[in-house]
Amino acid sequence: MSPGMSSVFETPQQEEVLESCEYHKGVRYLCERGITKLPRKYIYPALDRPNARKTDGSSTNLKLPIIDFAQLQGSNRHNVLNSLTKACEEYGFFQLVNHGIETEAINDMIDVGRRFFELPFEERSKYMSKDMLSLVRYGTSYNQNKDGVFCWRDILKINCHPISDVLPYLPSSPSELREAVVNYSAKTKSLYLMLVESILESLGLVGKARNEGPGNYGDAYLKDFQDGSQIIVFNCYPSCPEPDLTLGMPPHSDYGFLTLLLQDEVKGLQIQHEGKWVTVEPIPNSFVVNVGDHLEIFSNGRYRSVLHRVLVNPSKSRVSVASLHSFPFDKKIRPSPQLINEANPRRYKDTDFASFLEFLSSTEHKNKNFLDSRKLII
Ligand SMILES: O=C(O)CCC(=O)C(=O)O
Repeated sequence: MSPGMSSVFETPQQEEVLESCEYHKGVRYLCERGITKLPRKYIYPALDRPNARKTDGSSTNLKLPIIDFAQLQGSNRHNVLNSLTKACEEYGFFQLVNHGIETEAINDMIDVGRRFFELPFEERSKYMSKDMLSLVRYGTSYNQNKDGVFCWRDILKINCHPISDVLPYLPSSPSELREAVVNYSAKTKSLYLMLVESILESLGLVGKARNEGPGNYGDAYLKDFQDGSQIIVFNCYPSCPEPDLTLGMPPHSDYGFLTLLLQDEVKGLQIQHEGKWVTVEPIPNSFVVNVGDHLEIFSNGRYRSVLHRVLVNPSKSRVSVASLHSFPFDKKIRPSPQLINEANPRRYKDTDFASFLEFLSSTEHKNKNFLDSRKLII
């Protein structure tokens, strides 16, 4: 232990014993026990730590492309669609402003999330499960069944489609959580569907081509999007005694079609852009939206599912809420046939949610290794 630091663990041996049985209880649990030193289980190898390379860090905070949703729905649609295309091609990310979801619904989600993680451990632990398919799951790290090193994150994951199936299992405390989740999941789903229409139009699959015979493929897809999966994940990253040695989330891409992320005012999200890790500045009341693996596959590689990770900090806890959307769980995901031609041959194999889960349970999910496993060599 470093001089001046205290620990609930009296000896290194005791720390190891406590660690091995306790780390599945989550990071909040460790913090509540008063740890002031990072347990070994959370220490990343030197090359995977936040400042491993000179090019890391956030000297250049990234201004992500900003998409004004109100303008996208208005007379400036054509120009905003061009910006959307550019954002999905070059960054795989954008910030969405003027999206029409009330500030109150957004604040409520951050607030109930924060209060859920502040509940006594006995209350939180009622929802604890290592089963990735649980409708409601309180857990920790990235994939706690497989991770060699744990990341500094606790989660509450809720499978929201259909919401009626999950209602009986939603946490009853804090008492406002149910209403906030039901309300928010409906609003984000409808925002997502409008974004999907824009994405399809930007790919040339609907819109101008509507009513013009060949080219109007959007309606066939829209039903799948309406019936599609929606998973809400509350992420909690407690303040960390040694943030330079660990990560809130390791580099990963999201498996779905689009993710709509709310972050509170504390910075932490970084995306990989032009070979560097750059921090995404929080903008109040906005969503960070990113292309997931399924959209990269669907667009036959035109839109990019980009690696991102989360840093933690020594003084502030951070909460974010991700709403992950995609096709129905049993649906095959493949490049849109309209986006394949001689000049741009098919680049990905078919996939589905079951193969992703199988992959997750058989290997440590790192970087973009699931998406890479779907790539065809051409
Ligand atoms: O908390 C964040 O900012 C990012 C969360 C994230 O990457 C995820 O939930 O996949």
